[in-house]
Amino acid sequence: MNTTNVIVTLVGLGIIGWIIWYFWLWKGESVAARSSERGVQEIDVTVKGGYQPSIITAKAGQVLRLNFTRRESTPCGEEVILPDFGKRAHLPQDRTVPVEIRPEKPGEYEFTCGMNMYRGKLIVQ
Ligand SMILES: [Cu+2]
Repeated sequence: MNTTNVIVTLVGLGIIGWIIWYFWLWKGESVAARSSERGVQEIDVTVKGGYQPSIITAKAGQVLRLNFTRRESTPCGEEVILPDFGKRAHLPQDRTVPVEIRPEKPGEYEFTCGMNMYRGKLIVQ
């Protein structure tokens, strides 16, 4: 193996390592919902190329209000679906749409856009 081969191999291994880390190992940052009024927890979620934050932690047995604001014109995030809670909301651009759920059981719940491309996770503790 000459130097070029070694470099190409190392770069290749580096890319593979990064892919494994990024797609399988990295869990991202989670943001906790804040308590607002009595017994209501609340979180603002921006929809732009995905959900920000995409991982939300909340407490079980309390109403959780997710304030979705879609900040992009692409129609991908136009609809948000919380299948475990039977909720679906239309998100007009630049308008905040509150979606209220009441997670009773601790666990992990996904929410997605209408095409299942944007994904977010709700961790109920
Ligand atoms: Cu979509």
